[in-house]
Amino acid sequence: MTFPKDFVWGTATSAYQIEGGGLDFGRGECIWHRFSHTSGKVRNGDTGEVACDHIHRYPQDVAMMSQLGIDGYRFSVSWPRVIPAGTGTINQQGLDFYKRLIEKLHQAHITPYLTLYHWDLPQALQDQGGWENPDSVHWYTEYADLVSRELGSEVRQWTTFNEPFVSSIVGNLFGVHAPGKQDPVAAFTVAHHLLLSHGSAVPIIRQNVPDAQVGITLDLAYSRPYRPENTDDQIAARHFAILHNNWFLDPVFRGVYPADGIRWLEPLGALSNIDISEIGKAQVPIDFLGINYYTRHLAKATDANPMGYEFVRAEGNEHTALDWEVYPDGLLHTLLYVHNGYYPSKIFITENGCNYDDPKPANGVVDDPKRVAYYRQHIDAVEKAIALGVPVKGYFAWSLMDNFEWAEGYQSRFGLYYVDFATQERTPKKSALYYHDRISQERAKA
Ligand code: IFM
Repeated sequence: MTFPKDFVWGTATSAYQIEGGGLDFGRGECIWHRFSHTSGKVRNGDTGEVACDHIHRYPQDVAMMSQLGIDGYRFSVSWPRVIPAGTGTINQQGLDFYKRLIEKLHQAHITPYLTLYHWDLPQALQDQGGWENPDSVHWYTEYADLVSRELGSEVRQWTTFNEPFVSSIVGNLFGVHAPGKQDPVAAFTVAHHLLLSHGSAVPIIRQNVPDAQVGITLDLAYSRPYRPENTDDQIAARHFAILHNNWFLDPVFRGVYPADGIRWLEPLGALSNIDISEIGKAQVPIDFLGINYYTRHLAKATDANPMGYEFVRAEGNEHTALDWEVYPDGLLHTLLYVHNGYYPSKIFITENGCNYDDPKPANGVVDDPKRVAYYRQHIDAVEKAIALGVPVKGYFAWSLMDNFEWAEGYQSRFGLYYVDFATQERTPKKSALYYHDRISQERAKA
C-alpha cells in the first residue's frame, strides 16, 4: 500500500482561532468575538483577541510549515477582516494581509487551500438575522465574489464552507457555539441558507478563477447504536447521522434532503421556516469533498433529549482530553460510506487530529506520545481506504499549532506545535517530528 505520488500532505487552521489582532487593522466584529466576550460562553473567559498572534507572526508560522515539510496549508479568510460590516465597504488592509500570507506560502512552495467561511460571520450581519435571513445567500455570494477576484490569481484551491453542521446545528440548536441559540427552527433555517450559499458561490468562484478546484468541507460523524441489536438505539444512531452527515451530504450531492430526515424533523416543526424544494440549488458540480473526522459516537435512545438520543462513552477505549474516543476505523468506514454512496471524484481529509493536555516543553520539544499514536493510526486508516479504491488525495492535520478551540478556549490543545500563549513561543511536539518523518517516508515510497 502506498499513497499516490501527488498526495497532498498538509496542516489546517482557521482565521479566528489563530490570527488575533483584535479589531485592529480594520477588522470588524464577528459573532465569535461577541460570543467569547459574553460572560460564561467560553471556558476560562478566553477569547480570540490575541490567539496565536498569527497576524504578526505569519512569516514564522510559514517557516514552521516548511520545517514540517508539508505540501499544502489550509487556512480560512476572516469575512469581517475583508468586509468589516459584512457587505459594502472593503478593508484593503485585510485583503493585503492574505495577499502577503499567500505570497509567503508560494515562496515556501506550499500550496494555499483557502476556506471562505470557518464560522466567523460579521456581527453586523448577525444583527440583521445572520444566516436565518434569506439575504445571507446574497451577502455570502458577494463576499465570495470579492475574495475570489482579489486572491484568485494566486489561489487555486477553494472551499466554500467548513462544517456547516457546526455553524447551523451546534450554534443554533445546541447553543454552545456562536451565536448561541437553542432554536430548532433557526438551526435548520441556517443550514438551508448555508447550503444555498454554497450552491450560489461555486459558479462565481469558477467564473473568477478559471482553473479553480472548488469544494466544501463536511465534518462527518461515525455514529453507531450503543446496543447494536436494540431498535431504539439504531434509530437514535441514524437520527444523529442524519443531522450530522446526510442533511448536508444529500443536498450537496443529490440536491435533496434525506427523506427519512424530513419524516423525522417535519413533525417536530424544525423545518417550518424553509422551502425544502429549493434545496436542488445546493447541488452544483464540485471538484472535491473535504472530510473532517475526529471520533466515533455511540448513540443511545432517550426521552430526556428532544432529539431522542444521547451519547455513551465506550469504556476501555482510549479517549482524548475532551473525552473523544480514539477510533481510527471510523475514518475508514466513513470514507467507504461516502465513496460508495456519494461518489465524490476526489476527497481531502481536511481535518483530523486530537487534543491532549500536553506537558510543557522540555529541551526544545513536547512529549505527546498519544498524539503520535493517533496520527499513526489515522494515517494508516487513510492508506487502507486508498488501497480499497477511495480517491483520497490529501490529508491535513488539525492543527498546525495549538489555538483557540472555540468554547473550550486555550486549554484544549490540538497542535503539532505547542504554543506558549504568554510568550507566543512555538515548540515542536514529537507528533510534529512524527508527521515530518511519515511524510518523508511516504514520499520516498510513492
Ligand atoms: O478546532 C476545530 C475546527 O475549527 C473545526 N473542526 C474541529 C476542530 C476541533 O474541534
